[in-house]
Amino acid sequence: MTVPQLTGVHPAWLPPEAFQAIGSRRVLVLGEGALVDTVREEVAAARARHGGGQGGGQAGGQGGREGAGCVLALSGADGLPEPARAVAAEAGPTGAEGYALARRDGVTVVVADAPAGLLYGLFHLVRLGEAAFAPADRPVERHAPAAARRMLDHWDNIAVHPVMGQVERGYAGGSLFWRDGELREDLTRVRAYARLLAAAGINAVAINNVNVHATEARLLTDRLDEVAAIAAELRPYGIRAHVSVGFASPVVLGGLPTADPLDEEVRRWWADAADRVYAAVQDFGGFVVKADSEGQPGPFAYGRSHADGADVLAAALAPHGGVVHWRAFVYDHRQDWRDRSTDRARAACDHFAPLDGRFAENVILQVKHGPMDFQPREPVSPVIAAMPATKLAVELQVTQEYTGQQRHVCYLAPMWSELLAFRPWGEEGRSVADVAVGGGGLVAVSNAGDDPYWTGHPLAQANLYAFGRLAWDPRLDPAAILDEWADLTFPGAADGLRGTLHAIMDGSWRTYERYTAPLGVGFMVRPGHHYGPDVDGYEYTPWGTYHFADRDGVGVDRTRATGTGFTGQYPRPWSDVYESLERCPDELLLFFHHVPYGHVLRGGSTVIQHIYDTHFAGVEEVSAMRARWDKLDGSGLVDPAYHARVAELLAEQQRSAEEWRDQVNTNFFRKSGVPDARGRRIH
Ligand code: GCV
Repeated sequence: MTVPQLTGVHPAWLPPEAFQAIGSRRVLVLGEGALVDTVREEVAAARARHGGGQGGGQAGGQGGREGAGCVLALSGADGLPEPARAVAAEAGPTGAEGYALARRDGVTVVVADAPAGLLYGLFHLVRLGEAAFAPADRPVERHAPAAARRMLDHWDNIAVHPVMGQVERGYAGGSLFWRDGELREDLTRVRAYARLLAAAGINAVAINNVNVHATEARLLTDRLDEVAAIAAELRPYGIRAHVSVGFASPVVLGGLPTADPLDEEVRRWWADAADRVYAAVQDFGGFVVKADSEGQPGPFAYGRSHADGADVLAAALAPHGGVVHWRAFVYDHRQDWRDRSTDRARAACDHFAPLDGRFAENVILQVKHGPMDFQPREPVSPVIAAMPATKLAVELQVTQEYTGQQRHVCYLAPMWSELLAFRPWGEEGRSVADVAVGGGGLVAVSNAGDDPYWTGHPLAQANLYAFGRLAWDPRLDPAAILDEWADLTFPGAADGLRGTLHAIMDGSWRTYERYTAPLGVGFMVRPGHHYGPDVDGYEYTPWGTYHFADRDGVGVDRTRATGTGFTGQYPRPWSDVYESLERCPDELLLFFHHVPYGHVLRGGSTVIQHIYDTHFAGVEEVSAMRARWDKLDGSGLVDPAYHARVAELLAEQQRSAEEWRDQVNTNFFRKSGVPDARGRRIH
C-alpha cells in the first residue's frame, strides 16, 4: 500500500500540510493488520515530507522535535510502551471502529482495539494538527462512530447513458471509476478518494447507479473483476464496496424465464451470484436495489411484495455477512395530474409501512429523508416513524440535484443537521438520527467526480466532508464542521478565511431556498435536468409533483380533513401540527395546505408578499456572498485558480438567482394579480 499522490488534482481536506504536525515528530505505530499498515504508510509519507521519525523504538526519541512524540497502537499490540498502556487501560474497550486519544508526559497516544479505529484516530490527529501536541496533558477522550455504516452511493454508469451521461445527476465531471464504457486504467484517484472519505468517516461505497442498465448489470457476471479492482482501492482505507443490482438480473443475466422472488431457481440464481461475488471480493458489502421505481423492475411484476423481493437477495447474501439496501423510493411516476386523490408524498409509507417487521435481518430499508425527492425543503419522511420493527437507513443527497447543481454555493449540513435532529414523535421521542444510527445508518448520494476539485464547485467539497462527519456523529454543529473543513483545506490561511467562509456558506441553503422554493413548494425546476426555474414545468406531468397554483391560491392540500390525508401518516404531535393551518410551520405551509395568496403566515406576512420578499432577499444575499468573495482577490489567502473558479460560479449563481426571482415573482404576480407592497420591479 502506498499513499496515493495525484498531480493536477486539488487535495481537498488532505493537503500535505495537514500532516505537518504528525510528520515532523517521531511516531511509533504498533499493531498488525492491513489498516495498521495504512497508518504506517501514512505516517511514513508524512515523515518523508516533513522530516519527523518513525521506528520501532520509543516515541519521543531522536529524529523528530525534542520532547515530542506520538504512539498509535492497537491496544493488544506487543511492546506497548507505558503511556499507551495506561491510556488503553483507562479507555477500556473502543469497539470495532472507535479509538481513544490522550496526551501523557509529552507523548500523544491513540489506542484502538481494532485497526479501523487506529486509522480514524490517525485522521483525528490530522484534524487537531499542532493542538494534538500542545504541551499540556490531554485527558483520555473516547471516540466511536454513531452509525456502524456510513455510506455513499454513486450514481455512476459504466456506459455513458444517452440522457443521464456518465454519472446520473453528477455535476463534477466524469466517473472516478469508469470512462466511456471501460474501467479506468489508473485507479490511483479511487484510492485518493477512499483516503478522503476515510478521513471524513465514511466506510462504505456503492459504486454504480441504482438505475441499473444493461452494461452495469454485468458487474455481477463478466465485469465482476471491475468490482474487485475498485474494492481493492477502497480497502486500504477501510471502505467496503457495494453494488447496485437490477431485480430482473436472473432474467437479464441468467436467462431464466422469471425473476419471481418465490421461484426456487431464482433463489438459487441469486445465491450463486452472491457466492461468485464473495469469491472475488471477500469483504464485499452487499447489494443496493431500486425496485418498482421509475421504470426499474421489481417484485410487483410477479404479484409479490417488496419484503418478498428483498428477502431473496438477503438470503443470498446472509451466509457471507452481506446486506441488502432496499430503497423505499417507490411511487407512481405515471400519474394522471387530473386525479387529485393520488399523492406522491404518500407512496413510500403506503407501500412499506404495512411490511414493517417482514424484512430479513440483513435488509436495510433505505428511505429518502423527505417524502418526495430531495427538494430544498421537505418535511421528514413519515416512513422514518412508521417502521419500528425494520432497520432503516436515511438517504441524503450530497450531489446537488435540486440545490444548485454544484454551480451554486449551498452548504447542506444545516439542512441535514436540522432533519437529523427532528423528533417525529415529539420532544420526548427519538430523533431521525436515533432511528438511523440504531438501524441501518446514513447513506448519501455522492457529489464527487473526476473534476480537478472533485466536486465541480470547490466549496461543494464541504458538503462531502460534512456528510461523513455527520454520519460519524449526527450531533456535530454544521458551523464547527465548516471550521474543521476550512482548517484542513486552507492550511495556514483558515484564520483569515473563516469569516468569509461562514458569511458565504453558513446560510447558503436558506438563501437558496429563498430565491427558489418558497414555503415548501417543490419542483418548480426545468423538467429533465432540473436546473433553473420553471414554475409550471412539472405541473401537468405524470411525475406527481404539483403546486396547484391558480389565480386564487397555491399549495397542496395534504390534510386529512379535505386533502390527500398525508398528514395522517405522521404520529402525534406532527400529524396534528401539520394538519392545522394555524400550527403548521411556515416553511412547510404550502407542502401541507392550499391557501389563498392573502393568507397570513405565522411570521405576519401574506403568502404572496412572502414570495416576493424572499425572492428579492435571496438575490441580495447572493450579491453579498459575491462581494465578500471578491474581496479575497489578491489577498494571498486562496490560490488564484481556486479563487477564480469560485468567482466564476458565483457570477452564475447570481445570474441564476435573478432568473429564479424574476420568473417566480412574475409568475405569481400574474397568477394572483396582487402587486408587491414595496413596489419593486416585477416583470
Ligand atoms: C437515480 C430522482 C432523480 C433520479 C434518481 C432518482 C432515485 O428521481 O432525478 O435521477 O435516479 O431520484 O433516487 O432513484
